Amino acid sequence: MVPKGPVGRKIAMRQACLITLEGGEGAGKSTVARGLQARLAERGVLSIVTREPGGSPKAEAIRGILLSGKVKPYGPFAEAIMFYAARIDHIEKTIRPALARGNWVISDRFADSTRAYQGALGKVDPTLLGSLERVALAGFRPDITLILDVPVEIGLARAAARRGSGATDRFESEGRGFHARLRQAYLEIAEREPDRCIVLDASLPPDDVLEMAWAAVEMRALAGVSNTFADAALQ
Ligand code: T5A
Repeated sequence: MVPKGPVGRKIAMRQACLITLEGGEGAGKSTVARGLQARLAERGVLSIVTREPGGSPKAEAIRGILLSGKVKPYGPFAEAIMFYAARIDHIEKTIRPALARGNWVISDRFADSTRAYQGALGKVDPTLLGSLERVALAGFRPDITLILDVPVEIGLARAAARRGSGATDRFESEGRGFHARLRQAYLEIAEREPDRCIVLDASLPPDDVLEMAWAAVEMRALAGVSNTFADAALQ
Protein backbone atom coordinates (compact mmCIF):
# COMPACT_ATOMS: atom_id res chain seq x y z
CA MET A 1 0.00 0.00 0.00
CA VAL A 2 1.35 3.42 -0.90
CA PRO A 3 1.39 5.70 2.15
CA LYS A 4 -0.16 9.18 2.08
CA GLY A 5 1.82 12.34 2.64
CA PRO A 6 0.85 15.15 5.02
CA VAL A 7 -1.41 16.69 2.40
CA GLY A 8 -2.95 13.40 1.44
CA ARG A 9 -0.98 12.87 -1.76
CA LYS A 10 0.89 9.64 -2.44
CA ILE A 11 4.52 9.35 -1.37
CA ALA A 12 6.83 7.24 -3.54
CA MET A 13 8.06 4.96 -0.80
CA ARG A 14 10.91 2.52 -1.45
CA GLN A 15 10.79 -0.59 0.67
CA ALA A 16 13.80 -1.36 2.80
CA CYS A 17 16.39 -3.38 0.86
CA LEU A 18 18.54 -6.38 1.56
CA ILE A 19 22.01 -5.86 0.11
CA THR A 20 24.38 -8.82 0.18
CA LEU A 21 28.13 -8.71 -0.29
CA GLU A 22 29.86 -11.73 -1.73
CA GLY A 23 33.34 -12.75 -2.82
CA GLY A 24 36.38 -14.74 -1.81
CA GLU A 25 38.51 -14.44 1.31
CA GLY A 26 39.74 -10.92 2.05
CA ALA A 27 37.88 -9.41 -0.90
CA GLY A 28 36.93 -6.43 1.27
CA LYS A 29 33.29 -7.26 2.03
CA SER A 30 33.33 -6.05 5.64
CA THR A 31 35.07 -2.84 4.60
CA VAL A 32 32.45 -2.11 1.92
CA ALA A 33 29.62 -3.03 4.33
CA ARG A 34 30.73 -0.36 6.81
CA GLY A 35 31.22 2.18 4.03
CA LEU A 36 27.77 1.58 2.56
CA GLN A 37 26.18 1.90 5.99
CA ALA A 38 27.84 5.30 6.43
CA ARG A 39 26.68 6.44 2.98
CA LEU A 40 23.11 5.33 3.68
CA ALA A 41 23.18 7.17 7.01
CA GLU A 42 24.18 10.37 5.17
CA ARG A 43 20.95 9.94 3.20
CA GLY A 44 18.96 9.45 6.37
CA VAL A 45 18.53 5.72 5.73
CA LEU A 46 18.90 3.51 8.79
CA SER A 47 20.62 0.20 8.18
CA ILE A 48 22.12 -2.71 10.02
CA VAL A 49 25.29 -4.56 9.04
CA THR A 50 25.20 -8.28 9.64
CA ARG A 51 27.12 -11.35 8.50
CA GLU A 52 26.98 -15.00 7.58
CA PRO A 53 27.52 -17.47 8.94
CA GLY A 54 26.16 -15.70 11.99
CA GLY A 55 24.14 -12.55 12.49
CA SER A 56 21.93 -13.88 15.32
CA PRO A 57 22.94 -15.56 18.60
CA LYS A 58 22.09 -19.09 17.47
CA ALA A 59 23.61 -18.58 14.04
CA GLU A 60 26.80 -17.22 15.64
CA ALA A 61 27.01 -20.44 17.67
CA ILE A 62 26.76 -22.46 14.46
CA ARG A 63 29.44 -20.19 12.90
CA GLY A 64 31.88 -21.28 15.59
CA ILE A 65 31.28 -24.94 14.81
CA LEU A 66 31.51 -24.50 11.03
CA LEU A 67 34.67 -22.39 10.98
CA SER A 68 36.41 -24.73 13.42
CA GLY A 69 36.27 -27.41 10.70
CA LYS A 70 34.36 -29.88 12.90
CA VAL A 71 31.69 -30.45 10.24
CA LYS A 72 34.19 -30.95 7.40
CA PRO A 73 34.49 -34.74 7.94
CA TYR A 74 30.74 -35.07 7.33
CA GLY A 75 31.11 -33.63 3.83
CA PRO A 76 29.99 -30.49 1.97
CA PHE A 77 26.28 -31.32 1.97
CA ALA A 78 26.30 -31.57 5.78
CA GLU A 79 28.12 -28.22 5.83
CA ALA A 80 25.49 -26.75 3.49
CA ILE A 81 22.72 -27.93 5.84
CA MET A 82 24.50 -26.29 8.77
CA PHE A 83 24.97 -23.03 6.85
CA TYR A 84 21.25 -23.12 6.09
CA ALA A 85 20.34 -23.84 9.72
CA ALA A 86 22.27 -20.68 10.62
CA ARG A 87 20.76 -18.73 7.71
CA ILE A 88 17.17 -19.58 8.63
CA ASP A 89 17.71 -18.26 12.16
CA HIS A 90 19.55 -15.20 10.81
CA ILE A 91 16.67 -14.37 8.48
CA GLU A 92 13.97 -14.89 11.10
CA LYS A 93 15.68 -13.24 14.06
CA THR A 94 17.65 -10.44 12.40
CA ILE A 95 16.96 -9.76 8.72
CA ARG A 96 13.17 -9.89 8.54
CA PRO A 97 12.64 -7.88 11.74
CA ALA A 98 15.04 -5.18 10.51
CA LEU A 99 13.34 -4.95 7.11
CA ALA A 100 9.96 -4.83 8.84
CA ARG A 101 11.17 -1.83 10.87
CA GLY A 102 12.12 -0.15 7.60
CA ASN A 103 15.86 -0.58 8.15
CA TRP A 104 18.03 -1.59 5.25
CA VAL A 105 20.12 -4.70 5.78
CA ILE A 106 23.68 -5.15 4.55
CA SER A 107 24.78 -8.76 4.92
CA ASP A 108 28.40 -9.81 4.62
CA ARG A 109 27.74 -13.08 2.71
CA PHE A 110 24.43 -14.88 2.14
CA ALA A 111 23.12 -17.82 0.07
CA ASP A 112 25.54 -17.27 -2.85
CA SER A 113 28.35 -18.29 -0.49
CA THR A 114 26.72 -21.72 -0.11
CA ARG A 115 26.28 -21.98 -3.86
CA ALA A 116 29.94 -21.10 -4.42
CA TYR A 117 31.69 -22.87 -1.52
CA GLN A 118 29.56 -25.97 -0.99
CA GLY A 119 28.05 -26.09 -4.49
CA ALA A 120 30.72 -25.22 -7.04
CA LEU A 121 33.67 -26.18 -4.86
CA GLY A 122 32.21 -28.89 -2.63
CA LYS A 123 30.49 -30.37 -5.69
CA VAL A 124 27.18 -30.83 -3.90
CA ASP A 125 24.67 -31.85 -6.56
CA PRO A 126 23.15 -28.58 -7.86
CA THR A 127 19.65 -30.10 -7.83
CA LEU A 128 20.02 -31.05 -4.19
CA LEU A 129 21.46 -27.65 -3.23
CA GLY A 130 18.77 -25.89 -5.26
CA SER A 131 16.08 -27.85 -3.40
CA LEU A 132 17.62 -26.94 -0.04
CA GLU A 133 17.72 -23.27 -1.06
CA ARG A 134 14.11 -23.31 -2.27
CA VAL A 135 12.79 -24.97 0.89
CA ALA A 136 14.85 -22.83 3.27
CA LEU A 137 14.45 -19.45 1.59
CA ALA A 138 10.97 -19.93 0.12
CA GLY A 139 11.55 -17.19 -2.42
CA PHE A 140 13.28 -14.79 -0.03
CA ARG A 141 16.22 -13.23 -1.88
CA PRO A 142 18.49 -10.20 -1.74
CA ASP A 143 17.44 -7.10 -3.66
CA ILE A 144 20.99 -6.45 -4.73
CA THR A 145 24.18 -8.50 -4.50
CA LEU A 146 27.59 -6.95 -4.91
CA ILE A 147 30.25 -9.47 -5.86
CA LEU A 148 33.70 -8.21 -4.91
CA ASP A 149 36.10 -9.70 -7.40
CA VAL A 150 39.83 -9.84 -6.61
CA PRO A 151 42.70 -11.95 -7.90
CA VAL A 152 43.30 -14.85 -5.51
CA GLU A 153 46.73 -13.69 -4.31
CA ILE A 154 45.44 -10.24 -3.37
CA GLY A 155 42.49 -11.65 -1.42
CA LEU A 156 44.57 -14.18 0.49
CA ALA A 157 47.29 -11.60 1.25
CA ARG A 158 44.66 -9.21 2.64
CA ALA A 159 43.03 -11.91 4.76
CA ALA A 160 46.46 -12.99 6.07
CA ALA A 161 47.51 -9.40 6.84
CA ARG A 162 44.32 -8.81 8.78
CA ARG A 163 44.61 -12.09 10.65
CA GLY A 164 48.20 -11.37 11.72
CA SER A 165 49.65 -14.30 13.66
CA GLY A 166 46.18 -15.88 14.23
CA ALA A 167 45.37 -19.33 12.81
CA THR A 168 43.70 -19.75 9.41
CA ASP A 169 40.09 -20.93 9.51
CA ARG A 170 38.55 -23.96 7.75
CA PHE A 171 38.23 -22.21 4.37
CA GLU A 172 41.24 -19.88 4.40
CA SER A 173 43.47 -22.94 4.77
CA GLU A 174 42.32 -24.44 1.45
CA GLY A 175 44.81 -24.35 -1.46
CA ARG A 176 45.25 -21.69 -4.15
CA GLY A 177 43.28 -23.77 -6.71
CA PHE A 178 40.27 -23.75 -4.36
CA HIS A 179 40.25 -19.96 -4.25
CA ALA A 180 40.69 -19.63 -8.02
CA ARG A 181 37.67 -21.90 -8.59
CA LEU A 182 35.77 -19.93 -6.00
CA ARG A 183 36.38 -16.71 -7.93
CA GLN A 184 35.12 -18.38 -11.11
CA ALA A 185 32.03 -19.69 -9.29
CA TYR A 186 31.06 -16.17 -8.21
CA LEU A 187 31.53 -14.80 -11.73
CA GLU A 188 29.23 -17.53 -13.04
CA ILE A 189 26.56 -16.70 -10.43
CA ALA A 190 26.73 -13.05 -11.53
CA GLU A 191 26.40 -14.05 -15.15
CA ARG A 192 23.31 -16.14 -14.42
CA GLU A 193 21.54 -13.43 -12.40
CA PRO A 194 22.49 -10.03 -13.83
CA ASP A 195 19.32 -8.41 -12.49
CA ARG A 196 20.47 -9.04 -8.91
CA CYS A 197 24.27 -9.27 -9.09
CA ILE A 198 26.88 -6.64 -9.89
CA VAL A 199 30.57 -7.52 -10.10
CA LEU A 200 32.98 -4.90 -8.74
CA ASP A 201 36.73 -4.76 -9.28
CA ALA A 202 37.74 -5.02 -5.63
CA SER A 203 41.49 -4.94 -6.33
CA LEU A 204 41.24 -1.14 -6.46
CA PRO A 205 41.90 1.01 -3.35
CA PRO A 206 39.14 0.91 -0.69
CA ASP A 207 37.73 4.37 -1.51
CA ASP A 208 37.37 3.48 -5.19
CA VAL A 209 35.66 0.17 -4.38
CA LEU A 210 33.23 1.94 -2.06
CA GLU A 211 32.51 4.54 -4.73
CA MET A 212 31.60 1.78 -7.21
CA ALA A 213 29.53 -0.06 -4.61
CA TRP A 214 27.63 3.09 -3.74
CA ALA A 215 27.03 3.90 -7.41
CA ALA A 216 25.59 0.40 -7.84
CA VAL A 217 23.30 0.79 -4.82
CA GLU A 218 22.15 4.20 -5.99
CA MET A 219 21.45 2.93 -9.47
CA ARG A 220 19.70 -0.30 -8.50
CA ALA A 221 18.13 0.38 -5.14
CA LEU A 222 17.82 4.09 -4.53
CA ALA A 223 16.87 5.07 -8.06
CA GLY A 224 13.88 7.35 -7.97
CA VAL A 225 13.59 7.27 -4.20
CA SER A 226 15.96 10.04 -3.14
CA ASN A 227 12.94 12.07 -2.11
CA THR A 228 11.55 9.30 0.03
CA PHE A 229 14.22 9.88 2.62
CA ALA A 230 14.52 13.60 2.20
CA ASP A 231 11.38 15.45 1.40
CA ALA A 232 8.84 12.84 0.32
CA ALA A 233 8.32 12.76 -3.43
CA LEU A 234 4.76 13.71 -4.13
CA GLN A 235 3.05 12.01 -7.02
N1 T5A B 1 31.13 -19.82 3.99
C1 T5A B 1 30.24 -18.86 4.36
C2 T5A B 1 30.72 -20.98 3.31
O1 T5A B 1 31.53 -21.85 3.00
N2 T5A B 1 29.40 -21.12 2.99
C3 T5A B 1 28.46 -20.19 3.35
O2 T5A B 1 27.27 -20.38 3.05
C4 T5A B 1 28.91 -19.01 4.05
C5 T5A B 1 27.93 -17.95 4.46
C6 T5A B 1 33.33 -17.13 6.55
C7 T5A B 1 33.77 -18.39 5.84
O3 T5A B 1 32.65 -19.25 5.69
C8 T5A B 1 32.55 -19.64 4.34
C9 T5A B 1 33.23 -18.57 3.56
C10 T5A B 1 34.32 -18.09 4.47
O4 T5A B 1 35.46 -18.87 4.25
P1 T5A B 1 34.67 -15.08 7.50
O5 T5A B 1 35.59 -15.07 8.65
O6 T5A B 1 33.36 -14.40 7.65
O7 T5A B 1 34.47 -16.58 7.07
O8 T5A B 1 35.53 -14.58 6.32
P2 T5A B 1 35.18 -13.81 4.97
O9 T5A B 1 33.72 -13.65 4.78
O10 T5A B 1 35.95 -14.44 3.87
O11 T5A B 1 35.68 -12.39 5.24
P3 T5A B 1 37.12 -11.89 5.43
O12 T5A B 1 37.05 -11.45 6.82
O13 T5A B 1 38.18 -12.87 5.06
O14 T5A B 1 37.27 -10.78 4.37
P4 T5A B 1 36.41 -9.54 3.88
O15 T5A B 1 35.32 -9.17 4.81
O16 T5A B 1 36.05 -9.80 2.48
O17 T5A B 1 37.52 -8.41 3.89
P5 T5A B 1 37.78 -7.21 4.89
O18 T5A B 1 36.91 -6.07 4.51
O19 T5A B 1 37.78 -7.70 6.27
O20 T5A B 1 39.25 -6.84 4.43
C11 T5A B 1 40.34 -7.71 4.66
C12 T5A B 1 41.63 -6.84 4.82
O21 T5A B 1 41.90 -6.19 3.59
C13 T5A B 1 41.84 -4.76 3.75
C14 T5A B 1 41.11 -4.50 5.06
O22 T5A B 1 41.52 -3.31 5.66
C15 T5A B 1 41.49 -5.74 5.87
O23 T5A B 1 42.72 -5.56 6.49
N3 T5A B 1 41.13 -4.22 2.59
C16 T5A B 1 41.74 -3.65 1.55
N4 T5A B 1 43.05 -3.39 1.28
C17 T5A B 1 43.32 -2.81 0.08
N5 T5A B 1 42.37 -2.45 -0.83
C18 T5A B 1 41.05 -2.68 -0.59
N6 T5A B 1 40.11 -2.33 -1.50
C19 T5A B 1 40.70 -3.31 0.64
N7 T5A B 1 39.52 -3.69 1.17
C20 T5A B 1 39.79 -4.26 2.36
